[in-house]
Amino acid sequence: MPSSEFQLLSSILENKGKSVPDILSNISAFQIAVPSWALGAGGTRFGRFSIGGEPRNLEEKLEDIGLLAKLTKKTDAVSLHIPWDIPEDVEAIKQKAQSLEISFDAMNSNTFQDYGQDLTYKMGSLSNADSAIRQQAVDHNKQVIEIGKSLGSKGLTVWLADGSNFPGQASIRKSLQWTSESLQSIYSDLPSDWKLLLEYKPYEPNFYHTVIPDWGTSSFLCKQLGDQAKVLVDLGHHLPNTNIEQIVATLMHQDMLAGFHFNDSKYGDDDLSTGSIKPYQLFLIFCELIGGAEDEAQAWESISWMIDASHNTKDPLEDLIQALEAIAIAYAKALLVDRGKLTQCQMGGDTVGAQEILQDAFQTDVRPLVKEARIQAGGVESPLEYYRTEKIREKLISQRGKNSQATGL
Ligand code: RM4
Ligand code: MN
Ligand code: MN
Repeated sequence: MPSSEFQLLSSILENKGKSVPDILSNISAFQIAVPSWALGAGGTRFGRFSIGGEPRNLEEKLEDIGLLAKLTKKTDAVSLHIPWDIPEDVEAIKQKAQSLEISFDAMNSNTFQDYGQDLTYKMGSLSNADSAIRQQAVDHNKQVIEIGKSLGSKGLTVWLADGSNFPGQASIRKSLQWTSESLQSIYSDLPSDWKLLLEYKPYEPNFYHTVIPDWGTSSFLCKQLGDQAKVLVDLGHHLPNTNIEQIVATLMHQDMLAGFHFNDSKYGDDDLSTGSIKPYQLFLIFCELIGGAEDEAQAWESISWMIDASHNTKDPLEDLIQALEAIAIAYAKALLVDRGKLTQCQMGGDTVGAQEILQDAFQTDVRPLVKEARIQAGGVESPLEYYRTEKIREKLISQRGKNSQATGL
């Protein structure tokens, strides 16, 4: 029996000409991948505080995501980071994932750390002045593609830490050219049904210049590569107050949006929980996504969704439950926008009317819709409450120990 809140909201929405069954099925269909590095305690460069019961290997990471999938019905895929999560036994990992109904989202390469490889990435990877180091980084990405192929993944996400800390340290133009050449070599190994998702980030870990600082640079590098390469928007990878919804609209206008890394931030790449700081921005982003898909600028199905957050105070499973819920809420609110009326306001220069339409959707409490969609899909009423009353973390600690530490940041 649906809740009385849901029934009330349904009749309000039906009166406004909205189809509640359509909204529910849109919410249920929307699935967001979880990265393999989000299941342990996050760290800052100052320290890391263990939460206990962290997954000790890839199998246990999959189990955690399987639990999230079962409770929330909002995730059905894992995004692996290599080398943090190299599967030792591919067949066993595939079977495990299948039994949990989890598929393999885009693979992430890692050329921002040293982990025992021959040559150091201290001075960069795909952009390094030393061609042998560039080649090593290219080969790593190609190896990640091979691992991904064996698992059934269909994408490679590249994030580069490359750049410089001081003026004069690197040639800005040459490092860009080398990056372009390295990416072309990686792209030549990309299977025809794969995507290459290229991230950008204005600063950190390099503080003077970053080789791919913004969506424009990422976009032109992708255009040099070909149709399968598109720009990945990580919400934290912008300077404060950047109009991210405009970036989304602009990329979709050119069919260049690869996907999202969801997180939230106050200042920089803070990797805080999605929707915890700027829920209105998240809503406006979804408005552009829905609008861009409806206007057939870019197909909704061509966009990938992943959470990319990691911080050091919450239980990561609780955090992921909150993030999945916040994303679904922002999406559901954006589905309520009366797009026909909004267009009329835009065409007629009615600024006040346009704002009212967005506010009407944003101020609606859509939690009963999100809950109903989850229950209909077979999830639990309140995942967070379930997680706490069932004492899941305590159980994980008794199985895996107090000091287990997941691989990741
Ligand atoms: C970066 C970027 C990448 C992620 C790493 C861990 O800032 O967001 O997507 O793989 O962090
Ligand atoms: Mn990211
Ligand atoms: Mn990031």
